[in-house]
Amino acid sequence: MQTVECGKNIDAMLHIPDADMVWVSGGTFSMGSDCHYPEEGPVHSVRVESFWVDKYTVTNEQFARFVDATKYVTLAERPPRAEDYPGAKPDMLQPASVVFRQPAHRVDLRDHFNWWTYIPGANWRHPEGRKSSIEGRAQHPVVHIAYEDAEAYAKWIGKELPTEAEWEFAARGGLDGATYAWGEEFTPGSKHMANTWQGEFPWQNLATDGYERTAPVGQFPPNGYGLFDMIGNVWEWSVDWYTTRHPATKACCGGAIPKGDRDSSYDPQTPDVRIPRKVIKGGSFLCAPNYCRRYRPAARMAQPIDTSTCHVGLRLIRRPQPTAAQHSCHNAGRDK
Ligand SMILES: [Ca+2]
Repeated sequence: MQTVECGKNIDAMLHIPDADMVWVSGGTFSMGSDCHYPEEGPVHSVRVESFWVDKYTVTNEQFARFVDATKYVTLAERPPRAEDYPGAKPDMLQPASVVFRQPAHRVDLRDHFNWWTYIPGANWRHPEGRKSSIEGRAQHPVVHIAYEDAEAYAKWIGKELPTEAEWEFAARGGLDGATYAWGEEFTPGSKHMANTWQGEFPWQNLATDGYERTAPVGQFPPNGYGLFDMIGNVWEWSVDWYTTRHPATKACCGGAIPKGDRDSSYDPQTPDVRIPRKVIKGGSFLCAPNYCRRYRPAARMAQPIDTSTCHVGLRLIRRPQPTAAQHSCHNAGRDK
């Protein structure tokens, strides 16, 4: 009779879903930060079970395979329904997506319309609008993905979107409590560790990290778990509904259970527009020291589920189906 030793051997026995996924052994970690933006606090202890996670964000090539197989049409490629957006001007009711447009000079940072533009014809195939294309960008992260598009892709490929806790645990790469995914220094030895924004946002993009916009996946060093681009390049969807603070959570369990609730996730600053919002993680190529220092695992932002942009993509996970032996070990561990 085969005996099973609890611990890492169990992990190794699990079938590897595909070569581009990494096994992350579960554990308890300090989630959030009390040192940066208020929505990141309070720091609290969360337990996450083991799971597989994609090494890279989903690329244009991978998303194209999905679309070829299913004929899926993303939200940005469909005309918005007038009944969903009462009062919207007719020119807003055409297929479009949100694109970053770099202003030529310094602008008022309080008004994000100084750099965000709703561009008809922008979508994952045309990231900057109709005249742009993804030619030569097969290995770039797919962008202009709304939440339902992320869900549809995940369902087709047989994976899942992570909870915020799972995502943050993976992003930390074993460096519990560290400011960055790689330690305490943003650019150790002057080396860029992620695709972010250098210069004064949004008008001066020095691109000293080598990339003005998205970079192909895997161009920067991986974190401690062997995961690339957890920070920067594109924001990544999580399943959690947005909350303005972290809920207090006990250490046991819960990491795979989405937090927040739909009705509390609306933007209080736009009471007439009740679009629920999810948490996105990781920051993007637009995160800059003078505007949005969200190139950290603890950082989080609210993203309306119907809004796709040129700097939000996705990365998926797979939770293992527990075997009888795992159940036994898991329960034995809990009894300790
Ligand atoms: Ca950059």
